[in-house]
Amino acid sequence: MQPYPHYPERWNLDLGGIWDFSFIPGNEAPGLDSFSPEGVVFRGKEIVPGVFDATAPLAGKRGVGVYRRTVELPEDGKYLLSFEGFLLSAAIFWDGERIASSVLPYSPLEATVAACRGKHELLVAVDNRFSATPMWLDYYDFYAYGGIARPCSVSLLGECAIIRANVKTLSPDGRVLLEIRMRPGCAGEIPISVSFDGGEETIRTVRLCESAARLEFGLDGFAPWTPENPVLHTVRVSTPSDAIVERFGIRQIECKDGRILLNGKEIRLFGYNRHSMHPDLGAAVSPAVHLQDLKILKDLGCNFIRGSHYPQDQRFLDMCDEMGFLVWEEALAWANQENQLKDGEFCRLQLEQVSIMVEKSINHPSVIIWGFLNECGSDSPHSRALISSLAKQIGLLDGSRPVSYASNRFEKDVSLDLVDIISFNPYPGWYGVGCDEPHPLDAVERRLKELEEFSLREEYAGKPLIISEIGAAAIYGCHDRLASQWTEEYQSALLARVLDWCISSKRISGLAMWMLTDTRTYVCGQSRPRGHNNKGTLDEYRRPKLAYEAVKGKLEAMRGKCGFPAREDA
Ligand code: ADA
Repeated sequence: MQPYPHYPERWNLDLGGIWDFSFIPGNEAPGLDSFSPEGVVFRGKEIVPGVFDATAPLAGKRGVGVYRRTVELPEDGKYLLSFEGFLLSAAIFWDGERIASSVLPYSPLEATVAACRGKHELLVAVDNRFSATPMWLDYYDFYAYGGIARPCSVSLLGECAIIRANVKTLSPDGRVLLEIRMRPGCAGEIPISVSFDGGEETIRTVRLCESAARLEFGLDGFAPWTPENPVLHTVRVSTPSDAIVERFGIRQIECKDGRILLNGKEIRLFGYNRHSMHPDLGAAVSPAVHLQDLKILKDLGCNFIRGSHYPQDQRFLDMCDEMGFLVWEEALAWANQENQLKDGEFCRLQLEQVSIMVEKSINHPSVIIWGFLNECGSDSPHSRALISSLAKQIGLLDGSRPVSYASNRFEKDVSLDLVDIISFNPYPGWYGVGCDEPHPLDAVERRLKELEEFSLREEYAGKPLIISEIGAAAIYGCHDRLASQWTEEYQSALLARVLDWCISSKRISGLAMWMLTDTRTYVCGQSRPRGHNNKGTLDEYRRPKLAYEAVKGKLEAMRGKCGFPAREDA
């Protein structure tokens, strides 16, 4: 399954499949900075995309995984190697020579090589030790797997190759701005041919400015993209030496007077946080699992997904575009505190990460919110510099979507003014419940009311409010007539009360329940039985808990209202 954009005129080889593999245990492997593939003996096999540590024999092991395969090239030329995402860090070697590296988990990496026709050796070393990158700390509450977790390919680049053609909706009646970016070095005047939905070609001669060109088009008879009717269009941009096909939707998203507007009409967001994970596949989730999760979300009546807590698989976003989901995509981070927020390298990597994420996902109509720094120390003035530069950087690359971060500092947060949407992760009725509290579920309405009131303070009232996480854990199959904590009954009752409040709230624009499925994390005191975060409405194998029917029943009330699809898609 080839995600958009497509480059129809390039020779392209999908590098997925079975690769040679070798694992060097953590205590024997140098860091990737000084790693050399010389002398590595390959006795094993691994699948790409995949992770090597989800199942036997390397389940739970940390160290360096070395992948190797032969790539046969059809002619002498300049080739582009594209990797959609590694865990946790990676170094790429081409015919024994290091050509690229990345310490950004879940982020794509590209490298170009000048190579001759024939067979070459491609070797990728990935390090899944926590020390592999400053971007991942060992206490993130989701399991850090290792591998070439997302697809990769090699393609032949022509003389003046196209990078991307971004399509920005200027107005919902079909005015779009096409921003064409070429590889550095492309200059001068070139003829560009543009065709929408396979229709008539418009040929324009453009002068490239910093290897880029901008063209405006008015598209007649184009339907806007909405969750009810997710109409997608394609644009093919051709130059004398290359072509690209991008897919996009015509839609506008804005925040106004405390509301979120899609194509000028209020939309309310109801759905889940989702980790892209599966017990057998780890973080290298297959298209089949992505689709299964989306079908489950449709069945539940949801229109919203928060892609917690890292950049999403492009194949997943393509499906969201097609199925009409609204997505909050966010950069990797988890509860980072002052020492990281002040650390120059951490900040630099965060900025690099959001830039890559925005550029990569810019044409997905499903992506309506950019997020970053989940639950960071945003009660400290030190958070302001990084939050503000991330928001600015995103604004520079894409001023068309609101930005937010999920805060757990609530009333003490000092950075909420820097983003477009106020998002809170409260856990009333779950965390902080004492033995002396006979009715912990009563905390749900109490806390949500407090947060609503706080968010109505003058400085915040104009910004929409999203409850970006809320929930309770339930061990699959654990039942109790008295509905004690950790049972399916308790979780179900809590989510029902959350939904009752949020659906009838005049203030809350969106709700992302925590979370769609149980997710592997670490054994962490008594709060993560089974080494899982058990707050899924389904368990990790997608078996529904009691809350499933409760949520589905409550969301019935939203059907046909405020941008909610009236129909059920199977
Ligand atoms: C936080 C965090 C989630 C998860 C959750 C929980 O809100 O953002 O990733 O850890 O808490 O289950 O406690």
